[in-house]
Amino acid sequence: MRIDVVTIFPGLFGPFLETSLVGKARAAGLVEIEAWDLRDFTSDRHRSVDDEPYGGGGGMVMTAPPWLAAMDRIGADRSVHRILLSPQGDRLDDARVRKLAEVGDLVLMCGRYEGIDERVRELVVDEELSIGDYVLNGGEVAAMVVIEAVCRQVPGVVGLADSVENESFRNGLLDYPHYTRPPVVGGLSVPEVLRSGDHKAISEWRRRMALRATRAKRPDLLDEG
Ligand code: 6GU
Repeated sequence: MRIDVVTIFPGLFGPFLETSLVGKARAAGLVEIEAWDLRDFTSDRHRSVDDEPYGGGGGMVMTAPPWLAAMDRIGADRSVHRILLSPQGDRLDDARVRKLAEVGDLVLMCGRYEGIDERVRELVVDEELSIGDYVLNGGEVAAMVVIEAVCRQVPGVVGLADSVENESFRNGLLDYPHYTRPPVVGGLSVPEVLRSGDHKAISEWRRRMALRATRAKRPDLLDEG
């Protein structure tokens, strides 16, 4: 799979794309990710990407031409799914992440909070996504969220398919508690069942704890199921 990111801050993506699971996935050739500088698609001397809003009011609006030029170039020779990251988008969740992993090559368009010329949406955006009900300065951090979540769904990226299948949300439940050595920490012991070697009992315990955690912290997940 290939993901192209268009942003006025491509430098933000450097270490992120080199590190940990995303870095390994790229090194292994499982995903190809490139960050493009929107200013490279401007045609004026100042490489400007925003202008005053028609109708007045505060703030600046990202102009359409650099975006249209970028979209002309990126994915010109193939089919891509173009996503605008903005607080006005549909809320990202696990179901949406899984769909994105199937839809093919992605182009992530990082808007700035003040806004983007509406005609960009109309002409080139396939889908608009938000990562939650709060305001970020721009879509860059949200794009990283999308990249990391989608990469985990690409076959081979997470070492054991099992750990993707078993983790929170996949089965509609939060994760069960995990323990490792030492056996006693601050007076707290590892639950006996986990040291029993009884795999059936362990798996029942985990299921029970997952249900308990979900009921306590995210009852909405049980309602929807
Ligand atoms: Cl995708 N962009 C911005 N600017 N703010 C957000 C967001 C995105 N998602 C939540 N808040």
